Amino acid sequence: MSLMQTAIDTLAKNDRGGFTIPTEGLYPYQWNWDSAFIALGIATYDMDRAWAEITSLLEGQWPDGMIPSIIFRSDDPSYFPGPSRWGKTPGPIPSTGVSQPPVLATVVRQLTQTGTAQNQARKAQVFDRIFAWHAWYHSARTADGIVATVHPWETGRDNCPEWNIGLDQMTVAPDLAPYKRMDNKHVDPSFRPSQEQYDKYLTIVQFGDSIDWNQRRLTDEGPFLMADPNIHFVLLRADKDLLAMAQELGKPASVLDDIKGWIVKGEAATDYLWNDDLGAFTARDIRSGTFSGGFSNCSALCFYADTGTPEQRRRVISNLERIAGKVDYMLPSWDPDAAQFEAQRYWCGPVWPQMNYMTSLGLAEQGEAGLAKNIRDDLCRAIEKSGFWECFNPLTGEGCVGANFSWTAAVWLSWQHETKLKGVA
Ligand code: 9WN
Repeated sequence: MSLMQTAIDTLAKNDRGGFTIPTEGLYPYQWNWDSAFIALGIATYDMDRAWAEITSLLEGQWPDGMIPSIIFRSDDPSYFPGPSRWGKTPGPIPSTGVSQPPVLATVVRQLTQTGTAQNQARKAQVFDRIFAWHAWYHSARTADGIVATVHPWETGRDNCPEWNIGLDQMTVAPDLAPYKRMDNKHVDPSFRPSQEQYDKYLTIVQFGDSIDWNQRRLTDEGPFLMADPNIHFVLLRADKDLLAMAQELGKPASVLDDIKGWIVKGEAATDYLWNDDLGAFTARDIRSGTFSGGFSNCSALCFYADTGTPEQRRRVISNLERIAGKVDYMLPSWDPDAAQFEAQRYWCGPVWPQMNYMTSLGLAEQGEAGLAKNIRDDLCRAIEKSGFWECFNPLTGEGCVGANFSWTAAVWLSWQHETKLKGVA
């Protein structure tokens, strides 16, 4: 069977009727940014079903505009922390109390790019909801003028060593309710975050629940407050895509002005994340100003967001070239020269499909075709060698953590489709 057919079958197997889970067992619910990438993949063969992926995600939006990281349409005992641990969240469907990187506007723009009446109607159908989500990031989740994050899970890069600065300043809640992890029952525990990290993740959840998930208070008073280049670059690009859609839809000047203001704020924050010692964009603890100490797989998303000075971009490229000399498969999630690099442990080393997708797209758009192709080809080689895994060992291309993974299948399909459109295949 062709890999293309296996990818389609993988997405069909993970389809739960209008929404798609990342993989059976390990992740039995709808995840926020997973669904956005999944929609891109499904759109290559079934646009109506792809659109349903997007509208089903929006069904979980909270009254304050936030779209949560996970929507719990059921209570599946095979996943922890499920709905009961997150407590009484205010959304229309039980959910987590944190968000995820807002790739949705960019995906919607891509899926509706031709100016047909149906595409205009689809954009109009979701615009206000996505606008409200971005507005939430720019208000409730902003601290000191910078878009912040209150939980490593919100960044989508759970245990990347970048978060250690914030986590090290935290103590585990002395009254942390006992719990039993489930993630390490489905996959090799040595691939997953440590127990201490999990205790701290749960401490933040307990704090959020204790303040009834008041998001302003969670940002201001929560135990963890960092700025994340992933959320920052993804949001900045998404704001630019939202602006383009607002113009196409003829939205009022006040809406355009709000979005333009967010973009100005975002461009300024790019400098806030610039770690001059490393020549890289890295995470930063907002309360202490401390930078993390390594190049991650979101450091080069400045190209995707079309931001950063020529000098910053030049130094980012030289870091990419240095790292390419250390691994067989680009782009590792953590710098192989930095402390705490581990080729197989979750966000401490493995290659992540959705990150290669965004990085390669940004590099290609900004005239770095060679590097863009390497980052794309390396992921394709890993998939051809090992299959549709959640992530891959950057030294060997072996698959890690979850198998039959939806976003890996989706990224593959999206790239194969582009290749076919260009007539290269
Ligand atoms: C917590 C579903 C999600 C991804 C994240 C990835 C992982 C969850 C977990 O899986 O996070 O949200 O339990 O480890 O880090 O990016 O969206 O695929």
